[in-house]
Amino acid sequence: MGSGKGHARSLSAAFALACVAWPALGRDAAPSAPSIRVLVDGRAAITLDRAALAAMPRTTVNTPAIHHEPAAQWQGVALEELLQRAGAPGGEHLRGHAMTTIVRVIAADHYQVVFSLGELDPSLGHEPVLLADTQDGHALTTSGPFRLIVPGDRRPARWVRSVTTVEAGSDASVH
Ligand SMILES: Nc1nc2c(c(=O)[nH]1)N[C@H]1C(S)=C(S)[C@@H](COP(=O)(O)O)O[C@H]1N2
Ligand SMILES: [Mo]
Repeated sequence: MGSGKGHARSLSAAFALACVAWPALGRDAAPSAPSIRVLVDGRAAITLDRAALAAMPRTTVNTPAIHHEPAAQWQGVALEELLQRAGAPGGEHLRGHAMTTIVRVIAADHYQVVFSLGELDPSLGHEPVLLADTQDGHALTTSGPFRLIVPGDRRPARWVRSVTTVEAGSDASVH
């Protein structure tokens, strides 16, 4: 093994270090764009950025003024759609132990809320819940790029700002 290979190795180690210190350098290797992670117990986690969300089936929701929130139009992807993409059981497959599945939505400030998978499933509760990335036609930015909108709730306490992670699993596996 010549010194050329060793040199290449230390160069790539230096690049990796630089990427950690300065994420813009590593843009191709590790996207630093805002993204959310969706993890269904027993399945591979998926990570979706704005572009990935834009390519999914989109939903529009109009909400009236509520609490401190003005009336608004929100666009994004249904939480149910994200869960299906990540491998959650739905429809006729949602039965038995899967009926204990809890969906936990986690924010950058560690605020968390939960839903049951049955509450969201179109063949059961069919509760409309949207992961919004635009408000009144503008990309969400000031309070985080992704916000949960739950039009059926009478207080916006589950309208989680700055969503980073969605996890689904049975009560024993989600924490
Ligand atoms: N990330 C995050 N989202 C959150 C909260 C929070 O503390 N952190 N509070 C919730 C509660 S209790 C309410 S009532 C609404 C308040 O939103 P507003 O301050 O924009 O009216 O945001 C919800 N979303
Ligand atoms: Mo609240």
